[in-house]
Amino acid sequence: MLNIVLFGPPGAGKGTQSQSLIEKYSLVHLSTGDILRAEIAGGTELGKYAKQIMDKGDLVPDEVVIQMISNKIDANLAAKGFIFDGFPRTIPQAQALDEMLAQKETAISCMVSLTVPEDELVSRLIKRGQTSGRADDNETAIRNRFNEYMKKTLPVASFYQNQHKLYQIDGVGSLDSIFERIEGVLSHFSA
Ligand code: B4P
Repeated sequence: MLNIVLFGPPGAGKGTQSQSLIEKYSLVHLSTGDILRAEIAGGTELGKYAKQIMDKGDLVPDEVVIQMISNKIDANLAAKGFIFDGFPRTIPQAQALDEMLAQKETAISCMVSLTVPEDELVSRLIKRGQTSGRADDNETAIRNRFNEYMKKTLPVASFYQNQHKLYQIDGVGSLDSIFERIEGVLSHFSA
């Protein structure tokens, strides 16, 4: 299986690049952000609970997102592999993911980390906020999302570096040029 963690700060382009990756590699795309937003749109209890956390730019508790991902992996047992987009975002999430995949006799192949300067990230998110209606794309929530990222999420890169699975990619440029850089990394791995 080809199991990719797509990593980076808020607005780095994880969701954007995932769309191209699923087309080319026929992998199952698991975005915790998308799953949570679907719960909010559906007005579920989980959605109501997650909305107040996400709107502030805080992270949803580990046990909630771990259970969500576990359910999705179990529902896709025949998959050629997975793109994990926006997950894991904390060390406990990364440890849980390793355990879940080991139970299925597979593992993470690599982490592709998109590197983008902070001023570019802020301008992307503010721009998206003007059209998307996303409640977390305003200045206060964006600042909090960066704080959460620095404190809780960045250490996840070291977790995979220690496993020799971390690949840093320049996340600035055209969507195609960034996709080519990711393909360059993935060419070393097979499904
Ligand atoms: P996510 O949905 O994961 O969102 P993100 O980090 O904002 O975005 P991403 O990096 O995917 O950026 P995108 O491609 O959209 O998380 C939202 C919230 O959900 C979190 O704050 C948290 O509350 C919660 N959550 C999710 N997962 C969680 C977890 N595991 N644990 C706990 N909580 C969790 O790109 C952004 C913008 O940039 C777009 O407008 C795009 O068009 C633009 N863009 C992309 N690439 C570009 C490029 N090369 N040049 C110019 N613009 C570009």
